[in-house]
Amino acid sequence: MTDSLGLRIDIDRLIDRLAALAEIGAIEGTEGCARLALTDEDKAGRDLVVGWMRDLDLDVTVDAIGNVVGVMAGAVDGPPVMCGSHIDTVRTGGRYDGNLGVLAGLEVIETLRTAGITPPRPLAVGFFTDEEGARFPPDMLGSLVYVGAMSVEEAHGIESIDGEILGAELERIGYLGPAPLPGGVPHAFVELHVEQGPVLEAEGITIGAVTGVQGISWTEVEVTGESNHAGTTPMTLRKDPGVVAFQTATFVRELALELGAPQVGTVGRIELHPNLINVVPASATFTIDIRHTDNDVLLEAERRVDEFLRAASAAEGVTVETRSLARFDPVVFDDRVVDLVAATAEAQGLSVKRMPSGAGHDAQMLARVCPTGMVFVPSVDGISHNPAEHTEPADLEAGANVLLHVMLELA
Ligand code: HGY
Ligand code: MN
Ligand code: MN
Repeated sequence: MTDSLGLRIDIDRLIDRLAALAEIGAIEGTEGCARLALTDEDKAGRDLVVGWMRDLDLDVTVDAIGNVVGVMAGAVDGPPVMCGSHIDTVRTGGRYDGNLGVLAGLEVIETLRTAGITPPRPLAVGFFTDEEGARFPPDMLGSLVYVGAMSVEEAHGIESIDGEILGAELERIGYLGPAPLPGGVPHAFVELHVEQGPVLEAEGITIGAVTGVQGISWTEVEVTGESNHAGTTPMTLRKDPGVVAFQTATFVRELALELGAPQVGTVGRIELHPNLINVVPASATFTIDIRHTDNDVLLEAERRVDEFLRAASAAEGVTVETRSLARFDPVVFDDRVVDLVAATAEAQGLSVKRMPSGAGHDAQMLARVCPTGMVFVPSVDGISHNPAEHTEPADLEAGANVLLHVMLELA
C-alpha cells in the first residue's frame, strides 16, 4: 500500500456534498438543517446519500431498522473496515453533526476509486437510523439494534414525541429493509465526527483521538397535579406540577455544578398541560439528560435527582412517574485504534489530543462488537445542536485524510 501514502481526499467535493445534503431541511438563513429521524426530510436525505453510494458502485443494503450500508469490494472477501455515522439531525441541527462522518466515508471511497486502488479488504460506509434519539428515544437507536443490543420488534414499537410508531414511520418512508439484524460484524469501525465542544479549538489542536464516550442517562418525568384557576386558587391549596418540574430543572443544574466537570445535566424538553396563562397546570412532562465519564458518579447523580424529585412531589402533593428513555454506561475505545488515529494524525503533521466524547455516537455501540475508534475535528466556538455549527474546511480536510489513512491501515 506504499503508493497510497500520498493519497489525499478532495475537500471541494466533500464540501459540495455537505452543502447538497444540508439543502434538505435547510434552516432559513443558516448553514444548518432539520431532518428529524424518519420524517420526510430524513427520507429525502437518505435517498440522496443512497444515490451517491450507488454512483460509487457500492453494494448497498438496508436493514429492518433502516440502517444503510454501502460496501466497496476489497482484494479479498471478508468483514469490511467500516466507517460511518448518522444523517438524521435535531430540530436545530448543524450540517456537520453526523453528516461529516458519512460523507467523508464516501469521499474516502471515491478517492480510492479515482486512484484505481482496491483496498486489501472491503471498506464500508454506513448511516445508522435515529442516532439523535430526539424524536424516537433512545439515541443511537439504529446502531444499538445493529449490534444486537435491542430487538427489532422492541425498536419498531417505540412511540415518538409526536405520537408516531417507529415501525410504521420506517415503512412509510420506504426504509424497512431486508438486510439481516444484528448486522455484519465489521473488521473495525472508525467514525469521523465534529467535536461539538470547545476543547480542540481552545487548545488550538486539529485532531481528537477519541478515547471513549461518557455515560448517558435520559429520563422522562410525568408529574400530575390538579388544574385549577390561576386567580381564585389560594397558594396553599395548589397541587402545581409545573413548580416541581421547574424546581427539578434547577436542582439538576445545581447538582451538576456541585459534582463538577465533566458532570452535565439538562432539562431540554418540557410540556405543561393545558399550557395556558390562567390555568394552574394539570400535568408537567419533562426530560432529564445527565452524563458523566464515571459510571459510579452518574449512578449517584441519578439517585440524587430521583430523591429530590420524590421529595418535591410529596411536598407539593402531586404524583410523579418516571420512565427511562436511555441508559448507556461509559465506553472505552480499543487502544489500538485510538493509537492508530493519533499516529496517523502525527504522520500527517497534525496536532492531536486524546480525549473523551461528551456526546453520544454510533461508535459507542459498534465498540461492543469490534475494535472501534473516533476522529474529532474542532467545532467553531464549541457550538453544536445549533444551525450555526461550523468547522473550517482545513479541519474537515484534515479529519477526512486521517480517516482515509486510518481505514487503509486497518484494511
Ligand atoms: O445525545 C447525544 O449525545 C447525541 O447527539 N445523540
Ligand atoms: Mn452526532
Ligand atoms: Mn447530535
